[in-house]
Amino acid sequence: MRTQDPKTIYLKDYQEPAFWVEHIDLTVRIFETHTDVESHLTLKKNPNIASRDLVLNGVDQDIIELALDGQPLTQSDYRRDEESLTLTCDRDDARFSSLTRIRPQDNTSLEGLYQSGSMYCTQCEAEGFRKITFYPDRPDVMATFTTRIEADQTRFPVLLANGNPVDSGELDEGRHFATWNDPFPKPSYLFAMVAGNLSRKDDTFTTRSGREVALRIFVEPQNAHKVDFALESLKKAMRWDEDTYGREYDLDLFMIVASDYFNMGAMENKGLNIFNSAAVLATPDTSNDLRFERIEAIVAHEYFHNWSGNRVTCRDWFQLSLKEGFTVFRDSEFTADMHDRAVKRIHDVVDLRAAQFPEDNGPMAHPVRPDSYIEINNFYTATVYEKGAEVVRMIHTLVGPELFRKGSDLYFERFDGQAVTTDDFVACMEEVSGRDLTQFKRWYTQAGTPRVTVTDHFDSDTGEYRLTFRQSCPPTPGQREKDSFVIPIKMGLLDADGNDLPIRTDADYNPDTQVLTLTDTETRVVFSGVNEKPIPSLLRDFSAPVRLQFDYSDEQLAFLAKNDANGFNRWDAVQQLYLRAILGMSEDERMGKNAQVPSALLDTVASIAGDTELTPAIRTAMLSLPGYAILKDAVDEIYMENLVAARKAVINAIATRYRDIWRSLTEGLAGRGDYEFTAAEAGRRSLQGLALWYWLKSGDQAAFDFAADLYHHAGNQTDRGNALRAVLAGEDHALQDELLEHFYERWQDDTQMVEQWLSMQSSAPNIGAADIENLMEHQAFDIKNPNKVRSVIAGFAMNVESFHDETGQGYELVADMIGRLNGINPQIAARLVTIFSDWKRFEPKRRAMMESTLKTILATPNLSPDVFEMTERALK
Ligand code: 0A1
Ligand code: ZN
Repeated sequence: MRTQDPKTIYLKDYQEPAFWVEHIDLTVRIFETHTDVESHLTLKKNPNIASRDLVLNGVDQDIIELALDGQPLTQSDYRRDEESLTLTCDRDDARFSSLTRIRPQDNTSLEGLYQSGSMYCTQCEAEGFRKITFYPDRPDVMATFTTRIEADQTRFPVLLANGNPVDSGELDEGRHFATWNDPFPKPSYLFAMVAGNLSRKDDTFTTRSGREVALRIFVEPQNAHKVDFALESLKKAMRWDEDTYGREYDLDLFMIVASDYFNMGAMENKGLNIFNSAAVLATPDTSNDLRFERIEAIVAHEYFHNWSGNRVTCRDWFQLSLKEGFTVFRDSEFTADMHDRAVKRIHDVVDLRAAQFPEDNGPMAHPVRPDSYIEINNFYTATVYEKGAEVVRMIHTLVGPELFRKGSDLYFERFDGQAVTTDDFVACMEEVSGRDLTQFKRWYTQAGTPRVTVTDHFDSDTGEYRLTFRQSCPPTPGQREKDSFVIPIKMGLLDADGNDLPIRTDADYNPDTQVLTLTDTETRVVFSGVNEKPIPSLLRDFSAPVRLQFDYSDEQLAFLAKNDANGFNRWDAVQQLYLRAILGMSEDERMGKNAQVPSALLDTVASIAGDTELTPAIRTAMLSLPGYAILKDAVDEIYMENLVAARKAVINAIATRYRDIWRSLTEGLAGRGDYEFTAAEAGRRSLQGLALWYWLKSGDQAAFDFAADLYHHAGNQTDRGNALRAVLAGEDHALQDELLEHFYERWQDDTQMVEQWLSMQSSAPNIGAADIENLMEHQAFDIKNPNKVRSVIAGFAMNVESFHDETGQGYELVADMIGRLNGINPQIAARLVTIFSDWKRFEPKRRAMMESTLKTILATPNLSPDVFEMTERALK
């Protein structure tokens, strides 16, 4: 592991490699104590580059033999450092061969080839292939792959790699082999192989051109009953990509493998997606509705990458959002089409505000297309993914759906088989639409969340209503000044009855889409023919990732919440009411004033709860308070105690005042018949879960009885989890331990259930650092398993009341964990550092404790570049 000043990589330094790889022939021989990798690269000189340096990345490998065109190489023939090997190659067409030894069973980083439970699998994005063999491990090098795997037949009966199976057979000493060929040139980050004792479920999909594709999901035998939902999701995604983007699958075989040890959600390796078990395995009895929706979305996301990422890939890692932003946009539209569009938009915006806005508002802020990095794994962020998707969504909004489709067709056609940039993507959209997106591209290069402040003026004599929009963007690391953004504002004007007025204006407003486009720092928009002062409904459907501010009264917000034609904005109006109330009360608390829950808020809650014209799913969203991530992000200085007290007071007021409503909703929303994962049914369950949660918060013993009954008789994990979570959120009660013990007894052999058991505890109120330490001593915990670490530690860190405990014990605990994980799994350790990144925004006491915690982390011996980069950035 490196310690001193890890190297910074800059976008401006990008250069093509001196040699391309046309084909790689790989043989992986798995043995008990080690694995030998033999590789032959067919190289071709890149005529654009004068240098004759062949640079091959390689880490954690023992070299047994190297050869160039069959001539063995000795140490004097090449230069080697910890990361790479460089040699001079005089010929334009050459063959580089290597035989190296690796130890997957000791690889806890979960990058490269590693052991996951009883199987071996790979994770190569971003730079894991260099842990398998020497190779120009960069995404612009695209080669065809042939992979032969040899292993013990009993331990590893299933041997998989990308592409199509071309050969297999037996070898001596109980071993066997399988050879796979992937005819589509791809970067090394999309390489994958798997060896294991796996059970398999088959299906088929007929593409719209009539080709039959074999679909296979491989899992460890105990999970064989958990794959049906993912298979169905896959087929829906394949059909949707044909219908919506005209994209067909290309190979004859598509495989998914589930792995218990995985750093992220899943990986789009060509023809062989590897999934975190938690992101693919599901049954109604073990997965709740949210999990079902997440699995459907991730299966789709990885599948969609086959075009947006694999057939057309990234030139370099600065372009990561080219594939991720676009693919998140695609999967989000898929979910919207499969379920409820407004609800999906609300969920996405909650996530964006809870994760990406704070990221953009602190030391980790970076552009969607970053300019530099030390460790690329640290840039798989909410900004690159979620804000990147918002940027693609804005292009969709600006050019409209038809031209967007034309642009994506052009993009896929023109760049098929190439590694390209976000500029190339935008250029296609410009070409088909005739629209100049030069200024728009600032969304890719400037970090920070723009603020849009809006004021209005009504002149009853002239019948003119005027809105003035002012945009600004706060400084972010390395970027003091920002140029103005192109901001699409979808909007309407409401009359006194709550109807949309017809809009007449000379401004850049598109009546078909209701979109007003801002380009300047200040824009005045005059609406004519207005007889009464309207209420503006702004940023409908969250048409741009900005913080919009308009000085509404509580009554106006309540009016919008009731009447806005736009479902998203109805929800957002209520959220503003909640936010305002909580922040106001928190401030009152801090000043020692008596904090009151505003009556406009309480009235609105009652009217939403009883509004049966709203779907249960929308009602759930409208009755859910903003979480602490959003509250913290909304204040200048964070006083945790006051925020907690204020949020609790609002919850208690809602819970106790409307106890009867919550009771009757809970009882009235009871399920009938078998579990079905549909938008309507999931909505019903979510509203029942929330009503029960409020009912329990009111302290009614009848609610505890109802919850215990629901828990014990639930035929699905959504109801069971809702019951348990509600009980855990209630006052201290004997039922809490009783149900937790029952849950573990019943489900201890089911990994996904144990993960939920851990997270429900780590996120329960009143859990302290000492309880978390106990949980980490439990046999169910495994520090080498990222899902377990996330369940316990990430769950705890989100549990702000406990994590920010005034003793600082929560900070110490997480810092200690980062120290331990640094040597085991640097990627996961580095992610945990982000928990501290808003330290400067806290009041002096916590600020000091968090700062000193970060300094302690930075002083860890043998700090990995991953943790080093994140800690150093956090401290800036
Ligand atoms: N490309 C995957 C996510 C992914 C990224 C990095 C990984 O290891 C460092 C693993 C997976 C996706 O977007 O789904
Ligand atoms: Zn992705």
